[in-house]
Amino acid sequence: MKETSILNYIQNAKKNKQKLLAILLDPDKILLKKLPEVVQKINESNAHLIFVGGSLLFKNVLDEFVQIIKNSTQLPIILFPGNAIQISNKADGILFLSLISGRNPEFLIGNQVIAAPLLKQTTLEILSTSYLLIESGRETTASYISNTKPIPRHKPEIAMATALAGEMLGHHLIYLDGGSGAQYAVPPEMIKMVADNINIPLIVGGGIKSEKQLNDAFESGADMAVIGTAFENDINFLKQYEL
Ligand code: 1GP
Repeated sequence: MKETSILNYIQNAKKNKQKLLAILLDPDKILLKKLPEVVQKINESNAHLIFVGGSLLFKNVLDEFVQIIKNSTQLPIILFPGNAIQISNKADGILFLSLISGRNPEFLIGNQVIAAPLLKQTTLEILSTSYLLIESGRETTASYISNTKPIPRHKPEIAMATALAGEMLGHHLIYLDGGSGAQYAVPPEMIKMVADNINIPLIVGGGIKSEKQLNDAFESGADMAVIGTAFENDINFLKQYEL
């Protein structure tokens, strides 16, 4: 396992008040032959990191997918796995997630036990992350597949208490996620209440489709924002908004 270079990078950015942007690439949604062009667009943008993953993977191409990204960029590549089988040693790091907004033991600790011995044999940097699903309109794949109820969007205090518990458990990052393709982004009041109460870096994603929503997330206290669907739908999205 690697040292904490990605974590240091994220922590230093927070310390220096530099906001980070991660682009999520889902191997099911982007054809391998299109990938170099897609990554080129990311290189030309202000994005800082590339996340790879999805709640479900139908195609068995993860290693190849990550390798193509690696050949096309200098940006850190971080796995954002939907389950224990989404591991590739070709990436730089992995979000080692515990879905602490839910009460499904398989996503709190079960998948982690399956993945840990496999991860031990890799050089991936392990980024321990509290993962909180936030209600975002229509039910998301993440919520359905994990069989967990997201935190109601009008209950920022539950998100805050849950994030605090994650920090106290020793996780290094908190991730508030509406789920990929979320109808509504995480409410700014919820981001603010969480950000005001934790000291570790806060990642926010799900349903960010405009520059305003991105700025709202940052202004409310997100240290890193994640954009997937809006970029998948229009690979000029990042340029358009001059992020
Ligand atoms: C999902 O936070 C990510 O887990 C990104 O969401 O695809 O809605 O941008 P979108």
